[in-house]
Amino acid sequence: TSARTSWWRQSRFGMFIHIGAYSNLEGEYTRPDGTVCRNAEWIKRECRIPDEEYERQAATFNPSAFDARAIVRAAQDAGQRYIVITAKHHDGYAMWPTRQNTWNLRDHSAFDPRRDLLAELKKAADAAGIKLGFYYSIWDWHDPDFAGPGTFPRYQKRMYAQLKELIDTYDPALLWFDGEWDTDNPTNPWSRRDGADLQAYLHTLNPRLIVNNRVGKREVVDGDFGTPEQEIPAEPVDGQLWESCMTLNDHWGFAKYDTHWKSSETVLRNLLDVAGRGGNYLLNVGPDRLGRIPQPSVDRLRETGRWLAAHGQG
Ligand code: FUL
Repeated sequence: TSARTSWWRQSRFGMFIHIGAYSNLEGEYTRPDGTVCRNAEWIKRECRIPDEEYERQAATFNPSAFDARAIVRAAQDAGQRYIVITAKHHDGYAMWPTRQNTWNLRDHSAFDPRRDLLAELKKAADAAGIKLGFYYSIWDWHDPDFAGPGTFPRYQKRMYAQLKELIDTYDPALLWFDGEWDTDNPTNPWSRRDGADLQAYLHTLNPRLIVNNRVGKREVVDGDFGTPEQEIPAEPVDGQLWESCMTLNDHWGFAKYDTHWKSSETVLRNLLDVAGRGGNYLLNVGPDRLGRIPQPSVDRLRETGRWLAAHGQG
């Protein structure tokens, strides 16, 4: 374990990227009656957007300005050593050309079908010596078999196949699972056992993969590391590696109305606080509908990196 996780433990600082079909709405949904509902990556569910309508808007999603090299450079400038990008969030939309369904960036968008956003990021990350990981939501609002009576095994098969695709095609260093919790939908059937089985399967594909604890039920025995969210734990859990994930404003996905940016002083204080207590800091950016990291985020990353470099920490 310790040799396997050593690059990750030494990294300390990573970039989280939330991008998906929701990014296309940029955080705002105008209902048929003209009222506006605001959210970000949860907009489909929180604003109760009907399936057909969410699919219709996703068909126009075109993150044409996604610039993998610029993103990797922004991470590097900040002193970040790894990147974790949403391959699939709760809305089930795959950011790579999965063969398991057509609910993905190649088959259901206005994006250039010759481009592959994850491949571009992988290439740029490799060139810069930055590790790449994927966020993958177990919870899936789109796949009808996820919550259908008795159909979960069918969903699970597709999920395994998607994860195999990701590993075979892009060779991620890390998988960051999410959506394993008991939701208000009591049919979320994910169990500790399912998590352990999945983790064992993933390690047959790549024994060096690092996996977070949301693969199971966030117990110390699940996955490789704990995942406190939007907080820095006062007392890290005994014997468990951990990573605090936080976002730069108040949303993970792009929300055009959210200008509540953390100052670079706050970011730096958080990073030093987390790193000083043996944790990692995974700091999120949410690209807009064209795939661009918002300028205020870029500025903060640069200022943080400048301080680290000036103090010999870069
Ligand atoms: C949460 C998700 O529900 C949020 O949308 C976000 O992805 C965060 C990192 O994890 O559990």
